[in-house]
Amino acid sequence: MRNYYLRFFLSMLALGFCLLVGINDIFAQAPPPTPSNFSAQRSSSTSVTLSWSYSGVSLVEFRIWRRQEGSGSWKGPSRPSPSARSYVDNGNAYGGAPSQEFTWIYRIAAYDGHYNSDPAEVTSMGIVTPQDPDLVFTSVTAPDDVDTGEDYAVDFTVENNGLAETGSDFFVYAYLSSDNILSSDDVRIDIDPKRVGAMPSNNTTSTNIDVHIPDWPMGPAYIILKVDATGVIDESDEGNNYIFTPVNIDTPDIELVGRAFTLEVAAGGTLKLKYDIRSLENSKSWQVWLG
Ligand SMILES: [Ca+2]
Ligand SMILES: [Ca+2]
Ligand SMILES: [Ca+2]
Repeated sequence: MRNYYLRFFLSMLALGFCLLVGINDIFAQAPPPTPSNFSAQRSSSTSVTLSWSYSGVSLVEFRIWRRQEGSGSWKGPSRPSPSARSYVDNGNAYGGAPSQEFTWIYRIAAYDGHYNSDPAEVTSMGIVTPQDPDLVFTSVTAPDDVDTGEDYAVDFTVENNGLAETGSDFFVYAYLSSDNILSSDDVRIDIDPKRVGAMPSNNTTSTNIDVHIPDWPMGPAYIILKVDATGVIDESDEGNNYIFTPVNIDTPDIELVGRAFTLEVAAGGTLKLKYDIRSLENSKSWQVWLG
């Protein structure tokens, strides 16, 4: 009889042990808890900083995957340490930086050496480029040599390479400058501001602007054109609205074609002489009084 009780006791002990081991196995097979408060913050144009909270079981590492919205495959994972609560994605773990033009989706799991936790996901939205027009010159052509006092047509082509139409007409001004940079000491030389019609995105307009060359030191100078000179178009880039072309400033070659003649001179009066002067380059002529 004693033997029976002993065997019953041992059987119960074995059963309890088996149950205990079994329950332990069940707990060991449970994945770790999911990280919480998973968030993404763009930290530069080429990086995203991820952060999360975690407490509970001890881990081997976190695992973070990434994919671009609209393309299917997850890349990674990166493997932050168990003590990490943030991670900067600069592209090293994923074969390329998370550029700001695209939306990126991140997935994090805690890994305990056996199992990944259920994942948590977060989305880093792309930064949309403003939909503005952008006027730029693509060419300018002026005569190599220009004479003071003369009028010329300066040909130019302007393009709207922005993402939106200009929405209204705009104006081009022309300046004469001693250097190739528009500055306050430069002189407006357009006879009339050139009005250019509203332009759709990715369109160009080729036309010309009439300019008058004022008195100016002989030698090299620059004609500078400015587009949207009155500032009526909001553009994605306002700093590229100029173009220049070098010109050589000359004075008209002239010849004397008239004879000096004497006016009536009273005693003690003044002698005045009149010359006829003609430009050799065109039919213009002038009369000049001397005296
Ligand atoms: Ca522009
Ligand atoms: Ca200048
Ligand atoms: Ca503008």
